Amino acid sequence: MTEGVVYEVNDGIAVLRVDNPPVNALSPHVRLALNELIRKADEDPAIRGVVLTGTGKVFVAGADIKLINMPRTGPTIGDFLAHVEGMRKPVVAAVQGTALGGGFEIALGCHARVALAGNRVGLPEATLGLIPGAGGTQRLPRLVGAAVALEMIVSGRHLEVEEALRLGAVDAVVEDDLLGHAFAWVDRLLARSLLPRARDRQPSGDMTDIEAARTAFDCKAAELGTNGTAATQAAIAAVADSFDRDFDEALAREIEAFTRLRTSPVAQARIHAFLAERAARHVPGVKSDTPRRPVDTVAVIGAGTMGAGIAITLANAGYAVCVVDAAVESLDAARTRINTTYGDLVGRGRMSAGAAETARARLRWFSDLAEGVAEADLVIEAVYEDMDLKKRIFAELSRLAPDHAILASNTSYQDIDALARETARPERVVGMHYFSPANVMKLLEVVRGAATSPQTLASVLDIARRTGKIPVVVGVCYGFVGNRMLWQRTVQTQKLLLEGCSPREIDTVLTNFGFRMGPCQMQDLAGIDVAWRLRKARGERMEPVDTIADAGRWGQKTGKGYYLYPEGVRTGVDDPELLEIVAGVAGRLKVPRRRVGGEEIRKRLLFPLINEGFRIVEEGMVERPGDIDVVYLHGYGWPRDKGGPMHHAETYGLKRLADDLDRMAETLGEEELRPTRFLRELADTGGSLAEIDART
Ligand code: 3H9
Repeated sequence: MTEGVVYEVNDGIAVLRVDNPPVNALSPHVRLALNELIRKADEDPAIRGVVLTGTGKVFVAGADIKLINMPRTGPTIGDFLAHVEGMRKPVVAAVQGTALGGGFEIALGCHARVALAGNRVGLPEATLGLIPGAGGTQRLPRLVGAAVALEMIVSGRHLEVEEALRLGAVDAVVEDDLLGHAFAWVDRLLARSLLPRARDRQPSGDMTDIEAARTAFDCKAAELGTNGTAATQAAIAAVADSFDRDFDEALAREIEAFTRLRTSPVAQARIHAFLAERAARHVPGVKSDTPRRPVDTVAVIGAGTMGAGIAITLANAGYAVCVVDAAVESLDAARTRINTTYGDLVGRGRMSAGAAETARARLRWFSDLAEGVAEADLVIEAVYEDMDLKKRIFAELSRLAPDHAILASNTSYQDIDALARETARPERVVGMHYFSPANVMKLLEVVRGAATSPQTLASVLDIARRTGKIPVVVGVCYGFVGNRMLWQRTVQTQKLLLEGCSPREIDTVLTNFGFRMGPCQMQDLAGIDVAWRLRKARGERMEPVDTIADAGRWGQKTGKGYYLYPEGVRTGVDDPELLEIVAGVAGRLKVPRRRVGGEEIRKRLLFPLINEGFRIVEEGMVERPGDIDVVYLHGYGWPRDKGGPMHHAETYGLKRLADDLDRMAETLGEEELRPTRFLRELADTGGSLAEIDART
């Protein structure tokens, strides 16, 4: 009956300890138990007060996000807090770990809050496209003032309890003996004639705070990285209610707004993203007790842009890094680039001068491969995309690196198994595909080869996390997950240009969708010449991009590409000359020109890419569809409010998507655009990706 909450009595004080691993979320059975046990304590004359606490590192992480879409059953946290506020016995929250969302709201509804030093509290609902739904928007302004409460709710940030104490959100922070202190608070409160309740206080501040917040948040919402529209507006309206509505009426309006937002596409997308990120951490064959190889020293082979970025990432996380490049001038250039990066970080206040110096001191430079890898526990090869060169390096590494060392390649495309075959240790060969700039981008595709051992994988995943990356394990296929799917978008971008779209029209469709930049802007940033050179070496051509590159328009680095970049302008200016170049190519290739509408552009840029995602799932290149979403959210700028490409497919409707792809294939005469067998099957049988995600 009371599963999920332990009830103990200590010297006349009832301790309710939430125990619902892994994070003490407020699942229905926990809500039920809390409601029952608070009544039990209240009704027992031998009990003079209650202390509410949690188990482990988390106090309570809030609503059960995994069940958030299920119909609400049983008593709520609102019911629990209403009971607490009606009690004559003090109820003290003993916050022993992280208290978030509904967890922090429970604490706010208690008569006092005592927290153990070093923990965090917050209302992160906005990061899920929600507002607090258990009284947070009404009690917090009464404790910390409207302006501070709004800032906390809209940013969703986690505060250290020491800051929460300064702001008035908790009453005491203690270094040890939390329960002892909480018991003392119970007795202190018993001595008072009236128990303090947040609901009885007036929120400090006034409507000008709300108006100021409205103006500021309208402008800053996007920058804060939260759902800047619906949730922000609902938060502002709810906090405004704390001034001009009756407390209980405001609570009812809060839960109404929470319920409305919960079913919104933005909240659904953000909740999906949250869960997909957690699910991607579950890798078949890798468990918490899988033995790891201790890694202290990492050798990075190749001192180009990628190598330098990887070296910075590793040095920042405390690894000893040996940067190896046969060309001394490349080493010098990398050293300069790295020094500039650290200088920028210190200049912008992102890193202290001392920390930058310590990190820089972890880097050593070698032009001799044998010397550079002699002490390595992990070697990351980051030379340019030439398979013969990579094979030669792997064969040498097999001889030169210590026997225990893991050999990783940062290749974006190549066959990890073929590289493993060059070595005498295929089980210790793996792909580590970083994204540029490697010291900034969070995504790391970890490529599991046919022979890669669980131990190798586990070690690399640990390193990824220690360096602040979000690793996603993928299988061996050309371009792995992200680039393989992106290729479809690149192909359609080129076709759309030839058919008559301008780069601006194409890019705007995607920026309106929520990407920070479109495909043409992205290519201008990355350099149009990179793929052009690769194609040239293979005797291939792609139009119109190769004619654009032939004209020396390589993107931002040459001041013009798809756009013009006059001195000091980084956003790109439309260029009629580019349109003429493209029209010339279209004429030469006899591509009929027409006006293509925004909807068609959007579908052609996104749907073939998503279709490829279905092929990747079908081939087992990822463990679950959600992994693809994590790749796109963290490596390709897919807007979080849209949840990732596979989530977008599900929201759009798999049947509609498959039918659209069929129509596209027919009208464009491109059979390869047909929906994959897997997509068609799911579409026709009413299957769902969420179900597959939930099974894995
Ligand atoms: C809310 O509260 C609404 C209220 O206002 C109104 C209603 C009362 N539910 O992150 P981790 C799982 S909205 C269910 O790796 P960490 C997670 O999926 C909620 N499950 O741990 C994973 O599962 P699995 C507002 C949850 O130590 C496992 O726990 N609250 C929840 O790195 C470990 O997760 C939030 O937004 C949950 N609420 O970090 C807080 N949270 O093992 C969200 C986690 O099966 N949570 N899981 O993959 C967090 O920020 C972090 O999990 C936390 C721990 C900091 C608590």
